[in-house]
Parts: sequence; structure tokens; C-alpha cells
Amino acid sequence: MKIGIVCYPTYGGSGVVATELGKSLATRGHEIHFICYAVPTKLNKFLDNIYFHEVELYQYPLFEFPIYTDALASRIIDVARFNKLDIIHVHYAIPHATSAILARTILNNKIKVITTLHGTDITLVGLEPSFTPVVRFGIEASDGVTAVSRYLRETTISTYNINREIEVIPNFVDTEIFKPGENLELRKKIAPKGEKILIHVSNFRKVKRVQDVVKVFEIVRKKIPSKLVFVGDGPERGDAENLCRQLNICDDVLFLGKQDALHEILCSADVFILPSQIESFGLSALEAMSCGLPVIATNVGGLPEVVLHGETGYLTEIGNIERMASYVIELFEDKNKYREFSEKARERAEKFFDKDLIVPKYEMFYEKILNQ
Ligand code: GMT
Repeated sequence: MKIGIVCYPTYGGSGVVATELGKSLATRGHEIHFICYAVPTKLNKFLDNIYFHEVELYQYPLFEFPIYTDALASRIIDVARFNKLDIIHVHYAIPHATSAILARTILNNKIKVITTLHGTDITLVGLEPSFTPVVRFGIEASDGVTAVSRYLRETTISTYNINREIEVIPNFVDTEIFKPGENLELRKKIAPKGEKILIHVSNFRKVKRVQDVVKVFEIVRKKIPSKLVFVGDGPERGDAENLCRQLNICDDVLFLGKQDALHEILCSADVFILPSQIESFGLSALEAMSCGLPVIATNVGGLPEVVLHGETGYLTEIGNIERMASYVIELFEDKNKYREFSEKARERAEKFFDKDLIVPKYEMFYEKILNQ
């Protein structure tokens, strides 16, 4: 198949999923055309069957803001015509679905539009009154729609009053890359005295409640010598750093910023903390589980579909810092329980979310839509 993929190229879940999907489809013989305003972060080397097309934003004094939706639609039309694309698969509804549907209309319906809903496009941004009717239209008018969790499908149907099929295709992980195996050198650098290591990876947006990670760590370190590692960057990082200063724990906290070799860093840690306000899936939790890390997260959104409470980690109410800390301490104090959780986390990632299980689901979905 010839597939166009539209996504945000930045360091974020939907962009990662879209890029890894495209890379995997390319190795399976499909021709993949990424259409984005910049090269996706994870598209960092030459790969056969993969092409990149930049969406150029035209500036004109009359326009106070660049007109991205139209520029993207025009680029899709051009790439689809010239390369005879069968499908345009957009990740994150806003505004990608709108652009793709406009392009399809101009192309006289010669292309199928598939929209994958990722999370905040539905649960946060899409709820802004200025976006809601357009998001709803994008979902209704796409040829096929997928959601990354059952939670996200149900929420989409009820919130936007949707009357169409939405297929759940969960996020996936490359279990060959994200696999257990201690990175002793890195571990020694982070925790030279053999301390335990807690880790959090995110884009540091408000929904991630990054300050809760710091608060949980502050309780844990009083009982068990430990270190905290943050990977990623975003608007809440400054406040998290300030909190560490106020609590006088900076010596035990590392802010690594955005990192490419995430799997290596995860492998050198012991538990993953994800105290989000809302999370439609929690790709970072899955990547941690694949490396054998138990996950302590909030019982929200699609997280219970990924993390099994009492088996691969623990789930708590939003903001229950004490409970999260006590779960971390429990796992650190009980070696057997820790090993059991770690093994089950890895097992769950391999059994249900491996790339080689999930990518074929997208291929089957494409075929179904093309044959409709
Ligand atoms: O808001 C974010 O965290 C970024 C967002 C994205 O689209 O890049 O992440 C969402 O999509 C990810 C990939 O499907 C999911 O794993 C995340 O759970 C989801 N984020 C939220 O729902 C907050």
C-alpha cells in the first residue's frame, strides 16, 4: 500500500506512535510518505520506503497566524496525486483530520482518510468550544477511525455524541529495543552508592502532574536511599525544578531533558512514576514495563488497560502522593514482590502490546477501509 502519514513531529506520544508505525510499515514493504511541518524526531536515519514531505507555512502580512490547516491540505493533495497514495492516515484529530478531509474532497474521494485519536485531541483540546464541532465532523467524516484505548473510544462516543464505528488499536512497543538488561555504567553514574532509582518520562505538560513525582520521591527517599530521574521537557519543568530546590533535594534529582536513548535510561531505573490527571493510554508506562519496570500510576483514562493493579504495578487516585510513595517503598522493601511485578510487566508488554502484534492490526484496518 502507499500510505501518507500526518503527525506532530515533536517529542510526544502521538508523534512517536505515528513515526514508529510508519517505520514498521515500511519494513513490511509499504511505501510511506510522512507529511509534517518538520522531520519527526524519531525519523532519525535513512530508511528504505520512507519519504518525507515538509508542510511549508506561508507568511503574509495580512495573516496574523500561519494558515497550517490549508497548507497541510494542499501538501496532502500534492503528495497524494504525485505518489498515487491509497490512504492518508492522520494522527491527532486537530487539525489533521480537517485537512485530510478537505484534501479528499478536492481529490474527488480518490483517497481514504483514517484518523487515529490519541488523547488530548479528544479529552482536552477538542473540548474547547472553538474546536468541538470541527473535531466531531473530522471523526464522522473520516473513512476509518481508531482510538488507542477502549477508554478513549467510549469517551469519544459519549462526549461528542458519535454514531459510528471506532476501532481500538492500542499503542505498541518494540520489545526488542525496550527490553530488560541493566545498564550498569549509567546506573553507577546516577546512583553511585547503590541507591534505588525512580524515573518519570513525559512532555512536562500540566496533565502530567510532574510536581507529584517530586513529592512522591521526597517521601520515598526519607525511608530508602534513592534517586529520581526526569526525562523530557516542557512547560512544567521549571516548577518541578523549583520544588526540588525548595525541598532541598536537588542533589538526588536529575533532569536529563529530551533524550534519544530512552530505553537505555529506563533500563537503569527501578520504578516508573506516572501521576497524570488524564492519560488515554500512557505509552511511556508501556515502554517502562517492556524494560521490566513496575509502574506506579493514577487510575485514570486508559492506564488500567495498560498497568494491572497489584500485578505489573499499582494504580491510585489522582494526587494521592502518600499512597504512591507507600507502593514504591513496598516494592523496594520486598525483593520477591519486585521481581514478580517486574517479570509480569515485561510479560504483559510482550504478550499484548508488541509491535509485531499491533502493526498488522493497522494493516488489516487499512485493507478493510480500502475494500469498503
Ligand atoms: O498530551 C500528551 O501527553 C501528548 C499526547 C500526544 O498526542 O502526543 O499523548 C497522548 O497520546 C499518546 C499516544 O497515543 C498516549 O500514550 C498518551 O496517553 C496521550 N496523552 C494523554 O492522554 C494526556
